[in-house]
Amino acid sequence: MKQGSFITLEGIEGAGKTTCMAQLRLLMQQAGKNYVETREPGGTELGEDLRQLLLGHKHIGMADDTELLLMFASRAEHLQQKILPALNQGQWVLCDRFTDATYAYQGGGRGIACSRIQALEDWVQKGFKPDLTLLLDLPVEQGLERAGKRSAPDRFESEAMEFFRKVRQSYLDLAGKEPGRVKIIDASLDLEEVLAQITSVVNNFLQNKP
Ligand code: T5A
Repeated sequence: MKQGSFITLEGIEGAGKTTCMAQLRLLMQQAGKNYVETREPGGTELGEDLRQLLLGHKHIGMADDTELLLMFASRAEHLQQKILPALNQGQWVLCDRFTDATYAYQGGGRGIACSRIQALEDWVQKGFKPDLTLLLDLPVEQGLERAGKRSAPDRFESEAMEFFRKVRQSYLDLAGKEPGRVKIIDASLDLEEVLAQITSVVNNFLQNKP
């Protein structure tokens, strides 16, 4: 049934996902693709409410399992209400973060066993995965400095440096396991060079998957 493609952007805080989404949008327009832009946690009315609970400071001591389950609750709603219907109508879906973020943050960062995340992924996604993932990789210090200049820290951004080092390493491990899907972009470079890498990877994907 699925006709469109699902592209995700991943990376630690301040990696440039929001900035790079604009480039993805441009590339879709140039290729004449119909697309929708979305994000996680969020993307639906319920998901955006869950995002506020997850990112806000009201529930600072939230249990790790609660955090994990809320991420997948948001994702289940997102898949059913937005992502799958769009793909089945032939639209492309561009998403700022998806399940790789759960493996990186709740798995790597919080230390929840991958097997438990995998069980939820199997339940909610039934084998569904992004077709292409752009992993914006850069040193943690550089990402947090960029994020800090942009806005006040959310609940995740208040974590210690070590947390983000584990998150970054988990992302790199995921890319190592699935090199065909997850493409590493050197996000430490000037924006122009980062956008050039994205253009090259996405155009290559477009050529091989019309
Ligand atoms: N989360 C999410 C989980 O724990 N588990 C999950 O399953 C999911 C889905 C979501 C939070 O939720 C967590 C992870 C996150 O902590 P978010 O808002 O989606 O939060 O993610 P953030 O990382 O917080 O988003 P940011 O907006 O902080 O980072 P971006 O979007 O990566 O960075 P961006 O584009 O805003 O850029 C930051 C600043 O850097 C500049 C930009 O102009 C901007 O000022 N910049 C550059 N400067 C120089 N050179 C470049 N190459 C630059 N690129 C960008």
